[in-house]
Amino acid sequence: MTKTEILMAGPMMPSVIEALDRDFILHRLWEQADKDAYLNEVAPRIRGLAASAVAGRTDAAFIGRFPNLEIIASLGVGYDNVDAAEAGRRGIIVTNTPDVLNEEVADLTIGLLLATLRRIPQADRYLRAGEWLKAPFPLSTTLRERKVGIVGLGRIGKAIARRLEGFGVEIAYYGRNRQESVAYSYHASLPSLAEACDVLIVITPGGAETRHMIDAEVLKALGPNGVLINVSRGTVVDEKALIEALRSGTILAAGLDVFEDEPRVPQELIDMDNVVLLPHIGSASVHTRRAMGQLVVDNLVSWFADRGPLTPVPETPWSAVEQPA
Ligand code: 8YV
Repeated sequence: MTKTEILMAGPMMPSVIEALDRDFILHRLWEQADKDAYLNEVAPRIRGLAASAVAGRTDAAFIGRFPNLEIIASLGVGYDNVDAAEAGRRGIIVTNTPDVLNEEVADLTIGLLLATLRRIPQADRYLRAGEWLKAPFPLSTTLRERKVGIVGLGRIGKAIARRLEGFGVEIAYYGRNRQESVAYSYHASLPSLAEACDVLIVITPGGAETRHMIDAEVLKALGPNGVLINVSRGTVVDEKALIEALRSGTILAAGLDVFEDEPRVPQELIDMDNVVLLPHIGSASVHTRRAMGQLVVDNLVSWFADRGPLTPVPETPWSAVEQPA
């Protein structure tokens, strides 16, 4: 039986590449000297894409190059790197990798929160620079007696909230709808949540709908003792407004795992002492990336074995009604 041909635009973990090599003819676009010529040759035969943010955007123009494309399996729970609406219009399935990263991202979020409040990276730099020999490290702010607002109480947001319960802090949230299953206090507007809290943790999906939802007004409402933690997408925060708020003391500090133009980070943030900056590592452990990669493989294998996609995104044409028996 001839194998199905699929294409990977940018490299994924070796375990994913090995697994796909077993079941498919896997085209490695990133290894080609002339990518355009290579695509012209193979695109008509490609029925599946393994996509990821590192490979760039799987946009309408790129999708349009594959006349026989059936499925785009994207690595990551967020899939703003894929034009899922365009794929949906063309009848192409898009899958993401939900759930397998919830606990990992929640762990990292708590680490980043504590690092930002207690200034752990700054203290490490202080010791290494020999400053401790001269004077004790200055006292930091604290998580004690703070009220934490979660922007986006989805699956990862809930995993973060569960951890925060153990820290004995008050928890509130903002989202499109109140969730009856949780006891945390609900705010129907973001400025209202920011006003009520002195920590905001952003874990809402990226994309056009949430672009710059953390703006100058929200930061002002968060206030001079306020701390912003962003582990979702850089686009959710108006980065210029954030830089200004940090510089002017409108808010106290920020912990950021994501940025508007990754991997480029504004020099203004790099130069600031009241921020902790991470290179988008929320899910980046061997354990969790392996699980995410396996879900990319499993979605492709399941689709081409006529068992349907395992984790289709809402924009996808697939629905429960169409699922095979
Ligand atoms: C990944 C993420 O870094 O899952 C997500 O949405 O942001 C991260 O887990 C990224 O998507 C992998 O390309």
